[in-house]
Amino acid sequence: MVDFDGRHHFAEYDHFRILDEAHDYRIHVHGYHGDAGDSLTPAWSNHDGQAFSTYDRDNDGRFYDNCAERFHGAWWFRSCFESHLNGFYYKHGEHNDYFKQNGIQWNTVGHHYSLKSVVMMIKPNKQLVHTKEDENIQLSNDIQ
Ligand SMILES: [Ca+2]
Repeated sequence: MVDFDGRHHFAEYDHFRILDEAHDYRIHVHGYHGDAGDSLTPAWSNHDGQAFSTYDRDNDGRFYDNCAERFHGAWWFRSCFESHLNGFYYKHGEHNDYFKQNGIQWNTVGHHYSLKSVVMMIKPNKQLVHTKEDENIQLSNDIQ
């Protein structure tokens, strides 16, 4: 992640997995380290285990609202988020209106701050070699 002052921030997770469409692209993530702070799996609002939401597929954890519609993006919203990397791009980063907290956000970098650029990268873990049967067992464990 890069902010508008040119500072770089990173968050890395030892385990990252996204289930298929039938499981609403549910995310499984843990094992944070980095210097950006943990805005994906903090204890107070953990996105781990959350289904992916879009404006027309409200899979978030907020029954009275549609987080994707309210915050203009798609993400593994809970109620609603500590991170939102598919948010609205603000030209100058800062946006102080609490109710327009819809930027490209990583809250431990900035609560009312939209990042200049972000990149998500996934590196397969070569130590994990599963057979198809292992995958099915893992999948059934994940969705319980
Ligand atoms: Ca909802």
